Amino acid sequence: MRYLTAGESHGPGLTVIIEGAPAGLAIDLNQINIELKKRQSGYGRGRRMQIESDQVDVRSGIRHGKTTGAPITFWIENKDHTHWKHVMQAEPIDDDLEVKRRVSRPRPGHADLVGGMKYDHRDLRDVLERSSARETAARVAVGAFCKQLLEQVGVSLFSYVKVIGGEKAETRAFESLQEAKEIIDASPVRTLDEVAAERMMRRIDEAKSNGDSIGGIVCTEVHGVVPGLGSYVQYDRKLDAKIAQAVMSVNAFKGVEFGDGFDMAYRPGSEVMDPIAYGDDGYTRLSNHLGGFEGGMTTGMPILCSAVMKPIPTLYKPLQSVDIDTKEAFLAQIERSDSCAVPAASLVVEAVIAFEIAKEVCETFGHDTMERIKRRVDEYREELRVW
Ligand code: EPS
Repeated sequence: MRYLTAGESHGPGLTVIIEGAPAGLAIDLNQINIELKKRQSGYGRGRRMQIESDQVDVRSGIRHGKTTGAPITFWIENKDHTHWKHVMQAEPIDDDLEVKRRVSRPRPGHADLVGGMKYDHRDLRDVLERSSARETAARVAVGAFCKQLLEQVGVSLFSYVKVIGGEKAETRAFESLQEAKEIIDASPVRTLDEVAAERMMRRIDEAKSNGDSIGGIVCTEVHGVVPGLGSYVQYDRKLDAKIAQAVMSVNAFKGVEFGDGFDMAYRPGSEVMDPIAYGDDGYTRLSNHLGGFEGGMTTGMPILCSAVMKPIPTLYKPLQSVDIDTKEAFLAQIERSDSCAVPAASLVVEAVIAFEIAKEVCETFGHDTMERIKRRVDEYREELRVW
């Protein structure tokens, strides 16, 4: 299974093509739209999100509620496009027209400058339109689709915010995954710790009033995974490596860890490895410091993947930059921006992880029909239980 996204931030919309998904998978489009709506919310989002109301329009591959095995096309409209019709039109336009909204001042931390140099775009709008995090709406649609595939084989995911602007959430126990999901959905910053949420929102307010932005750390948990997805035999078959690559591909992400991650640098091996036990459900681990992976393969313990997002680079209080026409120092272009998009980004990270796991499930158990995949997963679980 693979997917491609296309579309600019202020163009007509975003297109996604998912290819290789099994036939016969029941898809609830409303569930995909709910995820898209969640991505748009969260404390700290900017004015653009008041304009958009993201929804998928299915253009191929799903018929009467089920996948056919053909490529699936989703279309998500950019409502803001009506204000940018001429700026973004495909047809040629006069060079001297104001309407082009040409950008010559690269924003530090964005793709603007290097993208311009690489593709010889003297108008940096040609870079920023595609490098914009608007594209993450398409990724969330793919992830929401994959989560429906994963549910069929007993795998479920959720994500939450651990840190925003230095404010750390305490880990807390929850009765069920459903309870955790409800707490997270009810939190404006998508965290499990309501006290820390207040502090996080204060940091966001401060950043906003200072014309600044703040980042944070998000965590995705994946439950119900079978052991043995991925493989140790070749570098490019290790599933934790594929997930790390996918997470790092989300705009503004600068680091990924599994389980205790970077903390392992401070502890001996005896406090980091997870002892093995055997019970009614087969082999298990007595702890999960390694976050569900050994040798690039899932262990069957929950996958715990955390990742850090840098503060959004578009600042109202801009940093120094250089105008690419005059080569003079200027203050970088002020565009509309979010002061914090960490809550939204947690859903994007969850989505890209959902895709990598769904892809691996199909690679391991077959691509053709959902029923066959389900049957094979059940057989495999039973085989491992007594192994
Ligand atoms: C973004 C800048 C803002 C964000 C945008 C990502 O958009 P605009 O330039 O229209 O103000 O709102 O995010 C989204 C549109 C979205 O859907 O998340 C950027 O430069 O990356």
